[in-house]
Amino acid sequence: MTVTDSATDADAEARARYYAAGERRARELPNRGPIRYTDEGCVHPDIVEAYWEHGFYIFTGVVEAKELADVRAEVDEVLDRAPYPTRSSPVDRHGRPALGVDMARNPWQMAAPLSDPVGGTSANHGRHPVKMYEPMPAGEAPAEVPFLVGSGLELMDSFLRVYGHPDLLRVAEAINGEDFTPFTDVLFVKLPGLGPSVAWHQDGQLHWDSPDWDAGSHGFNLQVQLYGSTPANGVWVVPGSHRLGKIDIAALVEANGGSERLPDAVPLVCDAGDCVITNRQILHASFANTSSELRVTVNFGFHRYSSVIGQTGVLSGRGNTYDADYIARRCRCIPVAIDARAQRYPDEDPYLYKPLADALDENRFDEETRRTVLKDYALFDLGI
Ligand SMILES: O=C(O)CCC(=O)C(=O)O
Repeated sequence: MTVTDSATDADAEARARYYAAGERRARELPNRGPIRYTDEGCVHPDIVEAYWEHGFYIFTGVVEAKELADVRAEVDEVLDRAPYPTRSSPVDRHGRPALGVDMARNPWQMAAPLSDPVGGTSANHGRHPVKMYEPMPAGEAPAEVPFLVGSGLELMDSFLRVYGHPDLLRVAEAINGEDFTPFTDVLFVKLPGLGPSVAWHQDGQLHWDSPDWDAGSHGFNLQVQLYGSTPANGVWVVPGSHRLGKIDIAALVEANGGSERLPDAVPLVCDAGDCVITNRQILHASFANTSSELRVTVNFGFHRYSSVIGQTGVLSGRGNTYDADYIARRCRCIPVAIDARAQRYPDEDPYLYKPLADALDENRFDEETRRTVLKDYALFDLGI
């Protein structure tokens, strides 16, 4: 891989060496390939086993070219309507109303180019203790760039259809059981030469000290890559770290001479249309995107029902009590997404979400469920 460095900092060579070595380590791992099933239609146990061993699995060729083109086109339209020049602006760069400024929750997260907006802050329950290195953008750069867009199921029908993908939902069932629930979802955007970093963290926050804590207590994220993902613009993980409990990240970086280039980490290297499942307990980060390649990730997560019922949210959906009605309301997004997908791809074998198998009619994708299920659905996230 060639790292084309748009930044002017002297660190570029060391960074390129680290990226190349990480990619070599990543490609040696046995957790990559198409989604495979047993004769009974279950996700192949070898896949499930490799996921639990390494904490992630890269599924190749999940989303086909035509669908990818649909999602990319809709994402382009959305990004064209980002607030400009900063998140608090009511207009986009063309002077039109920015998308989503009237929503109950502003979907845009924006930050200075190549910055680390969360490392060393109390954001996200303080889970990112160490600030990442912030390269200088080359040339003139905007004040802020979008790096996260929330409420994807409400804003983008193509995102909703990916969410209803039968293979991905079968994986969710295989990992979290048939009563799996949503977590949250978001579009991650790493603009070439501008995209901010995400400092090292473990996603999960609630169950570290639970008596029944295990490697699956905080669920997993699915990351569908619209353009692929490289060491320079993609997520890095420390394989197996999801099994270790809560990690002292600051101590780990200090023991690495203060460098955030952790020696055991590997990048999630993907082609367009690949999808990674990543355990939310795995130690992970992404570096500022100094490369010339764009990454856009359709990112959504799922939990075990037993991990969320009765809990009070600490991340997205913070402060809310996750009782059965609250969870059921958020879970309706799953059959609505399945139906949205079935309407576009009628020849595909759809996934049946068992907890709402008796409620298919009231969870069709139509104007009614746009209003009653999808509008402001993100207020009912299950953020643990
Ligand atoms: O996509 C990225 O750059 C970071 C993803 C991440 O940290 C997360 O999903 O928790």
